Amino acid sequence: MNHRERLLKVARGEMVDTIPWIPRIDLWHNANALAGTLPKKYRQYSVEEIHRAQGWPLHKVVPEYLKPEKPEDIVHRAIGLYRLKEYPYDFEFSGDVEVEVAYQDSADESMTHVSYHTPVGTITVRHGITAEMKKSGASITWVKEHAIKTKDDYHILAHVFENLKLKPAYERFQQWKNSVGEDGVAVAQGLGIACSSPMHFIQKTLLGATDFYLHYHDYPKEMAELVEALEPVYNELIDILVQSPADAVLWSANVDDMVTYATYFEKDILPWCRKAARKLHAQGILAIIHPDGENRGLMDLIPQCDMDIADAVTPYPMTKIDIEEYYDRWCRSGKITIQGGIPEMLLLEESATRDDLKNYMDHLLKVITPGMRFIASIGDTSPPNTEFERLLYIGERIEKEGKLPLQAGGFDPISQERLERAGTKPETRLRPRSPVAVATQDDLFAAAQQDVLAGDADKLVNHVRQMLDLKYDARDILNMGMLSAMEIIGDRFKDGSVFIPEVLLSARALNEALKVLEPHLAGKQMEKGAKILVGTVLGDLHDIGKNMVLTMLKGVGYDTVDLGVNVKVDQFVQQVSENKPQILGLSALLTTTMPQMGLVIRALEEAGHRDGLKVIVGGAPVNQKFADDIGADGYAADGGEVITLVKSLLSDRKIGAGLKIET
Ligand code: B12
Repeated sequence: MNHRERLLKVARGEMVDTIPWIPRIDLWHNANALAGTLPKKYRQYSVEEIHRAQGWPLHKVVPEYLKPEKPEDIVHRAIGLYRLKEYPYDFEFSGDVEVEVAYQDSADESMTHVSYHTPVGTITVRHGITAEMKKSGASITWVKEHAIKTKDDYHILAHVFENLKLKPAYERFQQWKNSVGEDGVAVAQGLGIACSSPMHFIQKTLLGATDFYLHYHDYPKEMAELVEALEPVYNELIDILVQSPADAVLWSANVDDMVTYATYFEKDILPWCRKAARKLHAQGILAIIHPDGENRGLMDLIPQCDMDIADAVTPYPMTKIDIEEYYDRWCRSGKITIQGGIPEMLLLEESATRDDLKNYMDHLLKVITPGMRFIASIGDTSPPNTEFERLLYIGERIEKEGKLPLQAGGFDPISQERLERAGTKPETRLRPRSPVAVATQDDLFAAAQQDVLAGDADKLVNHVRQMLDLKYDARDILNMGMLSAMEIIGDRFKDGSVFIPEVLLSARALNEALKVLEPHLAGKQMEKGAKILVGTVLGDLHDIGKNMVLTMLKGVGYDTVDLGVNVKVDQFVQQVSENKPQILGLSALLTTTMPQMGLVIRALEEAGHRDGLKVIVGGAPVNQKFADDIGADGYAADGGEVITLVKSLLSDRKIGAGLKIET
């Protein structure tokens, strides 16, 4: 049986001879090829050559976005359109859409500026790659300026997509499929970077990650117009994919129970996944979803998408769900095949010992019996500093012990110390929403609290005005009516009973009401809110978590400054020197960018800015142990905890703790 046949059988839930093992090494290869640090034996090898030399199947689920035949092929990346070998279709704009392109190169970044002039207006975007991204092996470019900035942009984009023509590009796809041959499954792509539905396309492609949630609430009519324009494009696309020579399609990617929280997922993602899967299945084509994040809140919903493979599944200790639970609920029950299952942190010397990896493999091989519906791979991909020998070790273990049906192996749990270092514990289900715990007898205070909790800015502003007219003390309105409710939102976010949009809306409502309240606070004895700067470190473009942290802190009254993403060490130092904050927050989502946090702390020490400044750190791979190791003053696991952390750091130092007014 060749690799392709075996993979397709496993995806269909059939019993095969052995567990397939496909490490994903694109990022590792990009970074090490650039730095000249590939293993000696493979110095001149491409990714494919290494896979073939090792006897591994080719990992062809995620396209090579940074290896277009011509630069023009990725020029429309910021509106989700690619002309790459992995996309079995092509596109054409209508005659009244004029495209203007300019390239800009500097030592720091290479950016493409594109303008789409239409009879109803112009859309501008900027996308590209930074020097740091290149070094860390990035395989996707970064959208620095998104297509949608104001609500008027929806109509312009609706015009672009209403008139867009898709046409098959089967020959280009077939040629690539031939080059993959029997060594793997050449996976075709849907729209953009696997945007599962028109709404997911707007979220992932056209809007900034945090703006999406606010627009989703504020501009339902405009969004609906664009969704309506995109629906025929999606239907046409499915028809083209169904007739294509593809064996499988990557339909949905980067779903996560925070970013694509359950109620949104169920309404705006799941129905299109099902529709695509049903049509693809009718032609014998498989459908793939890429749930590479936290999946606790999506455990039941992902299998309902009728997809065949869940790619890049990244279990505990990198996320909250153990591989045993994944296998049990998804694979053993016959619902979906997992591709992944080995968290990438186990490949890194700095995050796990070889014993940890051994223990993990013992555990994995024991709990995934009988081993059907499982393709061993890395969740998500091997980082640049992967110890290549660890990939070889995993391969050896699977070769020796992965014959199906699997016999239970020995079990030797991961050491407690390592688990603590990983910083995560398997968690129980979502908890019910905590009740409104603000004690107040006054109807108007209670109403203001409800407005904050509901994120209703208009009502809150009205209630605040009413209270001011009735001569309520502005300090009481702020403390009892508003800040107390924002803290409840923080607790609810922490316990998983509210999601990102609720927090953003509550914080926004509070800030609107503050504008009304502020003139009445002037002159009162007011303890100044501490200043807090937060930025995502160099090489890292993840900003959703950082924005949440800023929102929470601003929401409870601190004076916050957003330093943005991809912030260099010296920029942090400069900002601290200029702004003189009490707290600096550093965010990192990648194991490769975490060390930047230590460098920032060192540089602050050298520049003499460490006294009187507390540095706090956070982000999915960060934990208390890491924070202690690099000399940070605090760590918080989420935007709810960060309020408690900041309060305690500030009370230690006897300096301002938010906007609380002394009465
Ligand atoms: C969405 C996402 C993306 C989006 C980012 C969109 C955006 N604008 O941010 C896109 C698709 C662009 C992306 C790209 C990449 N990603 Co990504 N991504 C994710 C995903 C699925 C969710 C992250 C997220 O936003 N979560 C929701 C927010 C609310 O949670 P959060 O960020 O953890 O933040 C909370 C806490 O951590 C904390 N916090 C955060 N910052 C701070 C700061 C302070 C001071 C404090 C106190 C607390 C704190 O509070 C926040 C609020 O509760 C994660 C999976 C995961 N497990 O995290 C992968 C993940 C982070 N990505 C990963 C990878 C590998 C990449 C890429 C390298 C992929 C590639 N092939 O190129 C690129 C990197 C690009 C770059 N150079 O940065 C890996 C990182 C692995 C690792 N450990 O290194 C992950 C873990 C996926 C995986 N399974 O392996 N990604």
